[in-house]
Amino acid sequence: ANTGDGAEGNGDDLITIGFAQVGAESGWRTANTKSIQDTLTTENGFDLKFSDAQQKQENQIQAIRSYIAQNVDVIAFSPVVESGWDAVLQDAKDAGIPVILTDRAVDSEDDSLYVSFIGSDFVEEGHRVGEWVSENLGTESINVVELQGTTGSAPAIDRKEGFEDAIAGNSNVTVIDSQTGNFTRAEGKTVMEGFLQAHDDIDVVFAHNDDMGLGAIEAIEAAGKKPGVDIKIVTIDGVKDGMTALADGKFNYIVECNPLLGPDLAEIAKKVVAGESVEKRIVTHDDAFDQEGAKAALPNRQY
Ligand code: GYE
Repeated sequence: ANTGDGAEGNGDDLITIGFAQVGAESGWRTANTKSIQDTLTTENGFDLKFSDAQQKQENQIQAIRSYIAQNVDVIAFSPVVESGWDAVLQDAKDAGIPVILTDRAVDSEDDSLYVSFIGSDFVEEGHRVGEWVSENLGTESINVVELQGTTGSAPAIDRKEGFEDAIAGNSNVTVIDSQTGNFTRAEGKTVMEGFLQAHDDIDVVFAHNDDMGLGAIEAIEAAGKKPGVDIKIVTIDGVKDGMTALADGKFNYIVECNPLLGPDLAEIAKKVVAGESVEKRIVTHDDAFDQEGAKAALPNRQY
C-alpha cells in the first residue's frame, strides 16, 4: 500500500493501518478491540497492525513511532490520556501519515494533527447520569461517591464535568468523595472498600464505567449491604455484565457508551486514503437503560 508508486508496501492494494489500543482494562475495551479487529480485515481491504499499550502512554507513543517507521497508510489510536501528544502527532504529520482518533480525544490546540475523531460525547453521558440521579433519587437529600476513570483521560474528565453540571441546581445531591478506580473492576472494588470504611452514609455510587461499578457491587455485598437497594449504583458503558447487573437489580441506571467503532473507522480510513474529505468529528449514538429497559434489551445485546 502507501503512496502507490509500487516501491513499498504489502504487494497488494490493502490499506495498512496501525492501531494503538489503550489496553484491555474493561469489558468496553474488549468489545471495542473486537469491533476493530473484526472490521479491519483483509476481506475488507485492510492490513491491520494492532498493539496494546497496557494503559501506558509511553507504550502508545512507542507503538505510533513504530507505525511511522513502517510507513503505514493510516494510524488510528485511542489516547490513554488527553495531553502530551503534540510531538508524536507532528512526526506523523511530517511523514505524511494521516491520524484518526477513535473513542478518546487529545487536548492538542492544533487540530490539523489528526484528520478525524470518532466517538461518544462523554460530557453528555455524564450529564445524562447526573440528570437521572437528580430527578429520580435527588427528591430527598442524598450522598454520592464517585469512582473516576483513568486520571487525565477524556472520559474521566468529561463524565465528571457533565455529572457535576447536571446536579449543580439540586442542593439535595452532594458528592461526598471522589477517587480514581482506573476503569478496572479490581480498583473499583478497592476504592469502594475505602469509601465504605470512611463513610457510613453513602446513598449512591456514580461509577465512570460498568467495570468499576461491578467492583463496587462486590465491596458493598462484602460490607453486608444490598447493591441497588441500600446503595444505588449508576454507571456508563452498557456492556453485558453491566446490563446483567442492571436487570438483576444491583445497578439502577446505565448510560450507554457505544464501543462498536470499527465500521466508522474503516469508512473514514478508506476515504482518507482515497483523498476524499472526511468529517472532523463523528459522534456515536448512545442509549440509556433503567432496570426494566435492561431486561428488555439484554437478549439482543451484541457485547
Ligand atoms: O467507558 C471504559 C474504558 O474510553 C469510552 O474506556 C472509553 C472508556 C470506557 O475503559 O470502560
